[in-house]
Amino acid sequence: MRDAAPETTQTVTRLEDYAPPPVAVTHVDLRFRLDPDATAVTARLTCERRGAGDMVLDGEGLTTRRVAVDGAEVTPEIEDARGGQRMILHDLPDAFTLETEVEIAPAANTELSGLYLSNGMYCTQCEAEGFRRITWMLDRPDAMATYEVRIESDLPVRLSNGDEVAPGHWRDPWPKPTYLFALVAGDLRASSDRFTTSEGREVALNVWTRPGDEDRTAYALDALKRSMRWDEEAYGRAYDLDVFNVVAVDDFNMGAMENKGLNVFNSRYVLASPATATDGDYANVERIVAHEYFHNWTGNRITCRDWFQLCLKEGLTVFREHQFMEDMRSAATERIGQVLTLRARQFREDAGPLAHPVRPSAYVAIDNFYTATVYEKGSEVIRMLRLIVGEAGYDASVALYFERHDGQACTIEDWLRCFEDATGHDLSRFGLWYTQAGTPRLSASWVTDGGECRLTLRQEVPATPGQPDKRPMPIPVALGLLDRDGAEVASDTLVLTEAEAEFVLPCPSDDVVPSLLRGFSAPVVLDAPLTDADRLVLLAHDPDPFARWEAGRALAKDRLARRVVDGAAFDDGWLDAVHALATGGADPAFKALALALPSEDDLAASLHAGGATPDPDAIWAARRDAGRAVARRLEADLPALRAAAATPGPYRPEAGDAGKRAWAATLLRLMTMLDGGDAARAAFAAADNMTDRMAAFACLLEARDPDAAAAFERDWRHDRLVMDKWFMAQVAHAEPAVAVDVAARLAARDDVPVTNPNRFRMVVGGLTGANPAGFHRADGAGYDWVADRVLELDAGNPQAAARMSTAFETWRRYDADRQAGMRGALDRIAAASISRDLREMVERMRGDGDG
Ligand code: B3K
Ligand code: ZN
Repeated sequence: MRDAAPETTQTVTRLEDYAPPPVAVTHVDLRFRLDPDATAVTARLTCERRGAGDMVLDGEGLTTRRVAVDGAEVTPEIEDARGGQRMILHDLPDAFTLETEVEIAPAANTELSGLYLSNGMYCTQCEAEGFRRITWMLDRPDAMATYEVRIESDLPVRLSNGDEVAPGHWRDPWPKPTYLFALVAGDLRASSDRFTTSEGREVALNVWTRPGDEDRTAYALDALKRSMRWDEEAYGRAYDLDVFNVVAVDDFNMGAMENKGLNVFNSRYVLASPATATDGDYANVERIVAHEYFHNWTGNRITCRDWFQLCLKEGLTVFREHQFMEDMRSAATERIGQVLTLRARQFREDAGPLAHPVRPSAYVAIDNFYTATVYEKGSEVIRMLRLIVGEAGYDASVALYFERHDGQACTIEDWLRCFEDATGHDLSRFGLWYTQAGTPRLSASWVTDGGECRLTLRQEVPATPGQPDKRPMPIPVALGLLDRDGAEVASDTLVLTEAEAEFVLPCPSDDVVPSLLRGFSAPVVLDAPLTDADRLVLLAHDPDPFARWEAGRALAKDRLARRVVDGAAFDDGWLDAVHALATGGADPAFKALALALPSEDDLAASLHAGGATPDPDAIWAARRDAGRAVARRLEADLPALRAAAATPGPYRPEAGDAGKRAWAATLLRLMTMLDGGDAARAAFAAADNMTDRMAAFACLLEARDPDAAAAFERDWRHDRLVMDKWFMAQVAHAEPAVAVDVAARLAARDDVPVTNPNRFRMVVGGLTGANPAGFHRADGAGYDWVADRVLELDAGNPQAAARMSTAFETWRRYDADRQAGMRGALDRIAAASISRDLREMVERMRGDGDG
């Protein structure tokens, strides 16, 4: 099946055109002489012919000094290709050595792809196609080679992949593709530890930081050791080198990177201390350290044949990360958090012009496909697979995958075949989850009678760009039946394989409430005719915590939607249920999640899906009014509830305490709606950790406290990571009418350089992601301002600009004026001279390739 192949003048890469390279590189020997403006890179590639044809190497922005085959200098044919160049070598022998000498300028590299400088430290980012910006090579994931690297520089710390054989001299015995290459050099400090693997290997662990950051590395080291142990216990996978290095970098395009033996992290996802990091930051450190570590087996030892198979490593690694977090923390609240993220990011993507399958089949710039669909939906697909084949079947299939494919570059077909061979399941239909885009809508209806419940399930997979017609996909539905008193009378996991099917469940009661899609067993939108009374039964009694939370959320969403559409008042039935939940004995983390109202974006998406035109201002006001109504209903209980949520003793990042702080923050927000900020001012002054301080700060911003921002800045202006939060919070919590002005004022400061993705993203993302009513201001000022920022960023950092442009992907949802404003912004970007990354995104958002 074809999917949104961009209709464009740009070169499109297609899955169907895959061909293995005729000449393989089996070993790479690299020498670097580091210099900010003229780094010399000498490469000796050991090459072997595998088929007929020329050798085609990738390069980008390289100044080529010398090319030699078996010592004899040659004049290569070099031509422009896909934003870079390619070098074509003809008439090569069956086995030979190719030497190249090139010069590159790390200091001038603002794209943060290839070799660049960050605060005087050399750093690389090669995924997906950054290696070609370092030297000539087969820059594709199926070209796996061993590496030896020598780094010449006066800098004291010089790191690369593998094990260090002499200072600045590294050898990586494990064959790897170019995208996993890394080099770091600088004046860095190590925080170190040790780990003994289940195979008896002694591994040195180091987290490298700028001087002064050493006291923020303990949690990352702890998370790393727990990840290493977990992968041994849960998947039987042990680490395979004598050293594991992690480096914190301030200028980085994404979260982190799983380079073999040398993970590079955005500082904000590795550094944490109680004074500077929130509970959310700690959880992210744990999650991302684990994710990158798990890639060592799912991604590095077994990698992708081509970039279309990206979900092979990313979907699986996200799933493993989710399993790990569920084991380390509360499985219930972790699962709810995963679903919130999936819906906020992936469902949004799937419902708009950027929808694409988990395994896309065409791209212009592969960096545009590191998406929520590939990652998050890719993980959900594996969760479904596990549910369908069972835990033992999953374990056997994955064991077979490791055994059969270690050291190879693989495809989704290879992955699914392991499941078929290990379990005997026919997964041909299941494979559609990888090739069909769009979030299926699952509708349910039921009748009970004569000791049976007859449940009808129906599915519809919506049309998406380039894919007008869809086939039904196997949807696992975990369910239970509760009687009116909340007792469970049946439970099962069904798989709907056809467009529609009826299932018969034994059912002793003829008045039951179905609890469907427990644990969010499939990434679908469920449409079930449940009444308020049904949902209250589920909220109070469902043994599945996800289903309890979902029932409460449906009640809240329904109230908010009615408020937006016809100004309905908030009814006592709902407020009483919220009161019962807040004052009941549930886990504090669960209460915090249950009282959090659906986001503005979620409401806008639901209203749009239901045929209404969402009004961002009305949505914002409805959430504010709902919050106030809840606060008034809970008023008498708030002080006692907040006192009970206190975490005595020194700050500990563990999940139990974090849940209490999240609940305390929820209560403080409700108090602020009633007291104008008095409780928050006291909490801000008393806070002894960043979680409580940020919670109070957000409340003070919401209460329009005139002094809070200046006070915060006075205390924290020296700390870049804390100041990132300060920038974001001010935009996120600004009154929507002035949010663009707040963002513009902050972006104009000298300490918001366009060259630092973290800081710049805080200000722009604070508006586009965290202040939707501000971004969608009726006069279009938000759209204009963001379009200018995207263009400004694109001049130096196309990957980051392309990502930022997705703020406009929802344009079809809104009223005619807003649509015109958002379309106008996209048109203006498209009319400018922009990168191919950004052009691909803008053309897809405008729908240029559709029809
Ligand atoms: N594999 C990297 C992401 C690379 C993004 C390239 N544009 C991080 C991760 O998924 O673990
Ligand atoms: Zn990953």
